[in-house]
Amino acid sequence: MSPFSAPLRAVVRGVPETYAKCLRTDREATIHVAEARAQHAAYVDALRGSGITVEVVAPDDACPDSCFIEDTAVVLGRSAVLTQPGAPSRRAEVEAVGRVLTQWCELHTMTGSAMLDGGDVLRHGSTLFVGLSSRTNSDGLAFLASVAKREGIETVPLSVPSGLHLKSACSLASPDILVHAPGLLDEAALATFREAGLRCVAAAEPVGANVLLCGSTVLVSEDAPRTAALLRDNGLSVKSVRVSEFHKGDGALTCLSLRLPVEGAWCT
Ligand code: CIR
Repeated sequence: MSPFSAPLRAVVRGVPETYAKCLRTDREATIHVAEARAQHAAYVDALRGSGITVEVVAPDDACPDSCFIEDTAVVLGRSAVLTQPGAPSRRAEVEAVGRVLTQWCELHTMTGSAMLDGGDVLRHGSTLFVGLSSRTNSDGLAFLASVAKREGIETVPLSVPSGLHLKSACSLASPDILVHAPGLLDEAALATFREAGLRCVAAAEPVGANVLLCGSTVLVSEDAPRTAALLRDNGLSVKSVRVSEFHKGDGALTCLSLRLPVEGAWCT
């Protein structure tokens, strides 16, 4: 298996002026665009602080969700899949992301009935765990699997019974620790992760289930202080990052970037 390493590069997309119009389940909370932009800048600083080169794609006011760039592509080393996001209103986000990724990756564009959000794809070594959710269907999974296979990466489907994406429910806190929100994944999914050699640690807060592993440091939402403490108790180096304005839009840490691995290594 190729070694784990911090991403070489991350692609982020600025927060549009229209961000308050993003898709979201909680219509009550007021979104503050200026604060979201400040949090986004701090997130970029945290990535750079982990030694990652950050590429910033300009915001698009016609696409209120476009800062959640993770959903538009899945990077598989030398190739990348440009997705058809499950929400039709998000499909216009993809083209601009392709224009940036084409510098480094051979692109494969999803078409037809296939739909998939990058938030449903969790990479661990040479495996992609893919959530079948309200945003990702079996045609999307099949398209991704065919490209991944050519890169020597296997694809394992998991059901996402509740919540938005697979990675709303779980993410990698280290190459061998999966943090998950209790009650969001079924036992079969947890058993699959354990069989893959992952230790499953229950997050203390639901938003603690989406963390971003940047090499030897893991970024955790400031709204999940007890999960941060738990991960520190597990020997991890944790950095808390404020992403509360993105939680209001059903997002968290992974969704704000696309990560590109170092040649020959894998990242999440
Ligand atoms: C959406 O509903 O599509 C956005 N408001 C949130 C997407 C979050 N994406 C992610 O966690 N990968």
